[in-house]
Amino acid sequence: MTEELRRRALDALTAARARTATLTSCVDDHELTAQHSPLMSPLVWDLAHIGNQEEQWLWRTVAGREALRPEIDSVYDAFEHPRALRPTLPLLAPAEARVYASDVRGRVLDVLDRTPLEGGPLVDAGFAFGMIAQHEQQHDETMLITHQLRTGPAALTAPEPPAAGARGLPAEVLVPGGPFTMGTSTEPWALDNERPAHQRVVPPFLIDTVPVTCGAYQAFIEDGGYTDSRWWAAEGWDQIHRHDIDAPLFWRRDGGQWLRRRFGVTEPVPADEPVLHVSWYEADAYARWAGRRLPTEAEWEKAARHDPESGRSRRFPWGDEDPAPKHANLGQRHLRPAPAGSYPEGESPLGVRQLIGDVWEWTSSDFLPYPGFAAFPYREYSEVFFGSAHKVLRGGSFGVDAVACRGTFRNWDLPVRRQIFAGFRTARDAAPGEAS
Ligand code: AVJ
Ligand code: FE
Repeated sequence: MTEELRRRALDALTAARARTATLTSCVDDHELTAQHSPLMSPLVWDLAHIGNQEEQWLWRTVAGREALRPEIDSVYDAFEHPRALRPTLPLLAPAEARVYASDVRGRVLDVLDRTPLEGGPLVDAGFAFGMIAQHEQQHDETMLITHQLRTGPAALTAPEPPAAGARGLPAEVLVPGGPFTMGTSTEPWALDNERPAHQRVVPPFLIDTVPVTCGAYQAFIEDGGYTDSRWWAAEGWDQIHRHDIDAPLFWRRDGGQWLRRRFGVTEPVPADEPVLHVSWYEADAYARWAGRRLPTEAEWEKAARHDPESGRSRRFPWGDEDPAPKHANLGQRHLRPAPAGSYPEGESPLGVRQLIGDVWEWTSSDFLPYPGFAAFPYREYSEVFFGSAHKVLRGGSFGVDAVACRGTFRNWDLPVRRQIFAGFRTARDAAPGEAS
């Protein structure tokens, strides 16, 4: 049991570091230290921040050892310096950052070998090691966003995702009303905001079988969606006017067709692919135009986890098995979402597809604590973000690894954000008589 947990932790840390290495070795030192967008850190900041978090939690806190480089802590403290100003900090140079991160990792692997994975919440089931592997993978998704924002020829390549297609699928499915279990108290590496498991009563609703596609989103554009204030929340209407927004980020009109830039390549917008790079406001406006609404976070999770036969909540839409490549488009194996309708083996019991992977899905919900929430192990992971400023995203994207993606996993961001790998699906209340 303990050996199995140790193996899992080792594999998760090793996979994260391989991903970090790919993202930071495919561009030169100048590009590692450059700021590709004021929304993002220089890639070399993420690299050393990954090492610094690992040092703080696994070397100092779990192993109880002395700080290796206490003078750099403040440089890599995300709360001390906004991303736009990070290029002005005395950052470790790329070669130094690599040496630092790998020195920490070498020590941490010894710590992992020697630490009993029981006896306290930080080490039980290898939690702190899993938390740090998730942290690195979250920054790997952040670095992938930086790659998408950078200009110049492609630095990353990946094979195309498999395509099953949405033909023959119903547009929406009914999720029956009633209680279900939301969140978790048993998932060993679940983060504080996913806890504890609790009952939620969700009235019957219908939800899209697949995420909203680029083709469907184009219909909203062509119908004048961006010029009709009826569809827009006031702050969203302000945003699109202040910034001249009339399409998803990275799209541009070229004569009669839409093109988009994706990791250094310009290509026609694929009609059947889930739409990406829309703000919460754009998703909300589209849904209103379509006569629908965004799902709440509880609705999303019920659609993803509720098994109407047993009444219990699954770990994932397909069951309790960890994600495999047949289930979901995760882990940067592909550098785009798969066409809507793909991954039939990842379908939920109610027939909803692509809930996990492909695109993060905006929900209508603010990021709030569950009843019984307790910050762990630090307030700055979740607690300081609770409130009405951030909206919840669910399900993970092609850019995030399975270790940081679960049926219960909660992500959040400001409703104006468009650079993240976010799309959405829509929902509606069941009409009287529709709820079986
Ligand atoms: C959960 C993705 C919003 O990137 O800001 C990384 C994850 N927290 N380092 C973020 C995180 C601390 C976080 N998100
Ligand atoms: Fe971080």
